[in-house]
Formats: sequence, C-alpha cells, structure tokens
Amino acid sequence: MAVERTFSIVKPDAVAKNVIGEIYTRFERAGLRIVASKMIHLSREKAEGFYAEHKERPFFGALVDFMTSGPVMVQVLEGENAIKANREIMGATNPQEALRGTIRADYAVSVDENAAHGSDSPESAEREINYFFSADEICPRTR
Ligand code: RTP
Ligand code: MG
Repeated sequence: MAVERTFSIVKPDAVAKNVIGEIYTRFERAGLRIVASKMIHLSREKAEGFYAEHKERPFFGALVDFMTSGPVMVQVLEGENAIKANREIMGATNPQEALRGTIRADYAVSVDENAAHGSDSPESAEREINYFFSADEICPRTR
C-alpha cells in the first residue's frame, strides 16, 4: 500500500471541548502525519457544498447548523492506508456504536455531534482536500 492522503475535520463540538491537541496526538500515534492544517469557521454555503451528497437527507439542515455553530480544524493526513486508518481511529458515525478508545467513543455524545470527519474513499479524499486547501498549503514530508 502506497502512502495516501485523507481529509479530516475536528468538528465544532470537539473544538469547543478543547481537545484539538488530543485528537492530533491520536493521528500522530497512528503513524499519520499532518501535512496541512487550519482553523476556520464554515459559512453555510461552504458547509452545504461539503455535505452536498447528503442534501436530500432529513438530517441535512441540522448537520449544516452544527457544522457552522463554531470553528473547526481542517487537516490533510498522510500515511500508509491513511483513509482507512483515519476511519478506524475515528470509530463509527454513531458514538454509541464506536469501539472503545476511538475518537468518537471518547469525545462525542451523539450521531449529530460526533467530533470528527474523515474521507470515506480515495475519490472523496481528493475532492475534500481540494475543497479546503490549495496546493501551496500542503507541505509533504521532506525529511
Ligand atoms: P462524516 O462524513 O462526518 O465523516 O461522517 P460519516 O462518514 O461517518 O457519516 P455520513 O453518513 O457521511 O454522515 C455525515 C454526518 O451526518 C450526520 N448524520 N446524522 N441523524 C442521523 O441519522 C445522521 N446520520 C448522519 C453525522 O454527523 C455524520 O457524521
Ligand atoms: Mg461521510
């Protein structure tokens, strides 16, 4: 498996809980490198575009409300099998179903406010990275 990139968000609930650093530490402990990172407060338009695949779902309005409720950290993670590795570290979408020791089990309380996002495929990783970062904002490993 070649080195791969994935896109990640520390969602507003986790930023509000002051656990950005703890979540970043989990990425690093799993062998993922942070090669781009910034804090932003999403506009509704930006959040709606990001979650466009869920536009027709009943939870879409609540999801956009939540994602715009406070700042988020957005980052690009790089490493072996990064997409799957990040999904494993995050745990299931519903924190009630997430394995112990995962980000969502430890920091999230509900499916609506579930602490983190991670790309679910190479195609979405590419789209999501380009949605938030320009090429000159990504700093691959040099040493
Ligand atoms: P994400 O995209 O945020 O990483 O989460 P995911 O892949 O695990 O889940 P996805 O199906 O893509 O859903 C995106 C976000 O929508 C909210 N959601 N709410 N109330 C519900 O039944 C429901 N289902 C999904 C969650 O916040 C989920 O992270
Ligand atoms: Mg998803």
